[in-house]
Amino acid sequence: MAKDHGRDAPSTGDDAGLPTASDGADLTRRRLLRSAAVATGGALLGAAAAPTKAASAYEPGTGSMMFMPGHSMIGAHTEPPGAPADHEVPYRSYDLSFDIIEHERLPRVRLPVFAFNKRVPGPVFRVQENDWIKVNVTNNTEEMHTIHWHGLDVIYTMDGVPMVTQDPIHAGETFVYRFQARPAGTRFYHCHWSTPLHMMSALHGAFIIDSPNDPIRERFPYTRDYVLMLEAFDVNWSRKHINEVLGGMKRVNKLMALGKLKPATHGFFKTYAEFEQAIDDGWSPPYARGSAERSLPEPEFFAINGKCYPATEKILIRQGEFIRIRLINGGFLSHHMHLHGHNFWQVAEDGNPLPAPLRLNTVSVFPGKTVDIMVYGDNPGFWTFHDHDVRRVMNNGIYPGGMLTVLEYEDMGAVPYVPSIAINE
Ligand SMILES: [Cu+2]
Repeated sequence: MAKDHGRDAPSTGDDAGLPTASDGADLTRRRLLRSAAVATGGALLGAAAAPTKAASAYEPGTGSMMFMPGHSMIGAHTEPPGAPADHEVPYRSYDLSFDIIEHERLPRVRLPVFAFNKRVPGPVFRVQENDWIKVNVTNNTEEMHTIHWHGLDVIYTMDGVPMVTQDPIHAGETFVYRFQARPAGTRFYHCHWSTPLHMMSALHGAFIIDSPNDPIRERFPYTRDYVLMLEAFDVNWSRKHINEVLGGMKRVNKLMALGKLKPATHGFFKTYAEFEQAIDDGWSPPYARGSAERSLPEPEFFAINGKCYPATEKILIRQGEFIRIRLINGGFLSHHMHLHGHNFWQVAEDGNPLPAPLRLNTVSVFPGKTVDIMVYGDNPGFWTFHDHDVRRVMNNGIYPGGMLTVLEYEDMGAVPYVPSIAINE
């Protein structure tokens, strides 16, 4: 479980990447601004269409909305406009990669996933409010990706939405995000390309912004700080779609390298009118191809920080200690986290402090939300903390499992009863 020890923790936090030297290379600038119509048409079709179905009688004209003329797609280095240069502000620099790894959620449950820096979830960023952040993101996969900084007030060219603020990051390419870390609070980042697949497939991580004037710390002087990414995986859906995507992208990347790619064949258009024209000419959009191709994810494995119970990491506390738990839902289901034996305080939502803390024992974390809770150690024991939608405390339909962990007192003293299953031991 990603954790640190509060204010005194190294501000680099988890190993989000060691600071690196500034990049001084020859930079390829790419056009970023798109009209709303282009964005709508492209994003709608691009996510579903690009890798899988290419057959079409439609032959587009020259030009494309996706690919810059002359862009080699091999080893390109993109510095989008809008942020100060290296010599203007003191950047803290990080390296992130997109990779494919084999990830084990649970013994005997392994599958290939897209992952940041080869880990699930992605590394925890831990920075101070108003720090200037530079993230060099390199795509080591055949698939396209972007990064969206969820809940951060970044410059819009760094927002990471493909076809709206940037072209996707192609195979072998490095894209440099630059922004100021604000506002303070529990935030996260995730891939924004083919979001249902990529975000579930482990492309998400915590982005924690600390502030010396944190009202939560003033009221609840906590000494440990835990980050729990709440996750749901459909193993078969994920495997099937990653395979399809990679197969399709091999072909796309090869055609691109040869300069023979016809983007509209893959569902990308410069304008909405061009999209309509393609349909008039006989091109069939993916959503109109019938139910045989319809496939929605239905997760059967539920995880905290990449692991399902009993592989989850436990949360440690001592008597008289406040701990802060940051819950982050980067998935598409709602999770209702219930702690046994304690009424905690919800102190923040979406990273922002609540005007008055709420006293709860179950807190709902809806998709895209972050919730901060404070737990006070006043009831020694072993206590489960889990999604109270009990379908999510199962592994492939077998109870117990899934989104469940244990709050354990380190200073129990005489223990009248020790659980028969201890987590991670
Ligand atoms: Cu991605």
